[in-house]
Amino acid sequence: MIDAARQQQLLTQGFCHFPQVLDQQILGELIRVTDALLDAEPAERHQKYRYQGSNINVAYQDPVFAQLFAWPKTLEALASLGYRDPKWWSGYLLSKPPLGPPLYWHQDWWAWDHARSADPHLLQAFLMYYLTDTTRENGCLRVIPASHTRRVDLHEKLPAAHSEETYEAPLDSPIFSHHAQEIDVPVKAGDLVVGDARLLHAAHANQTNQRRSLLTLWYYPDYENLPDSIRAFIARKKPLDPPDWWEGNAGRIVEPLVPHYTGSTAPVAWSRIPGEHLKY
Ligand SMILES: O=C(O)CCC(=O)C(=O)O
Repeated sequence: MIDAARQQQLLTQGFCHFPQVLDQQILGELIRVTDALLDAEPAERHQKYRYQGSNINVAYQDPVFAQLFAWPKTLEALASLGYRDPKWWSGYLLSKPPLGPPLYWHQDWWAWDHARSADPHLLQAFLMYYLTDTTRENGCLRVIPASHTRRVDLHEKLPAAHSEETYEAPLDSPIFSHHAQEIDVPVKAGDLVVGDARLLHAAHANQTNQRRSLLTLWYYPDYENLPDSIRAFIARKKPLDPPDWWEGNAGRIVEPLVPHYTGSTAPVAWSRIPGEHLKY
């Protein structure tokens, strides 16, 4: 059944929130596996990705990730928003160490030259699972509602997301500023935040002595209705192509999520800066 209230919030505000999507068992397993990955990160990567806390691509390190990518309650949540056949793009383990700095404002859509970037419908979604409860004190998410389809002044001040310029920005840069329209999105561990890739978002600093981790997974919720040139770009990257050594039924679990494209249209160009299609 369609969840009209959340669907409306996602389309107009750019995000919505589902409480308690992960159970204690998978949450515990994810905390164990992600803590080990974070502990193994070299110091220079911690330094480079200090504003994100970490930037670890998750895929085949552990079969629990396959379980998460195709987690039944998540697929139900997406279906309740009207998306019954989502396809996969990528996943990241992002963290904030104790006393970690804030994350800069950014949006993550990458085909801004395509006219469909002005679409009121969701093109690409982030699915965020925080592995601890979040508050303003330990670095919860901040968003600027409706900025996925409407330009705000801050757009003019932002470099491309996750570029060297964002990694090197000083803390007094506008990319860390307070914005009059921002709101906090605090959650409980195991909740799911679904957002539009075009939404401006950031995170507060972690002022506590505890690590604050999060898995951000990227999907194309309505892949079959994306333009050919966008599908061509996505499928060419071969997301979720399990390596031969990946054992068990993990490959079978994720198979329905793999995006395919068999047409001959050229892939759209990668462009991370919102251009003429995003209007005030
Ligand atoms: O750390 C967060 O809460 C958000 C992370 C994020 O959006 C990113 O690193 O791209």
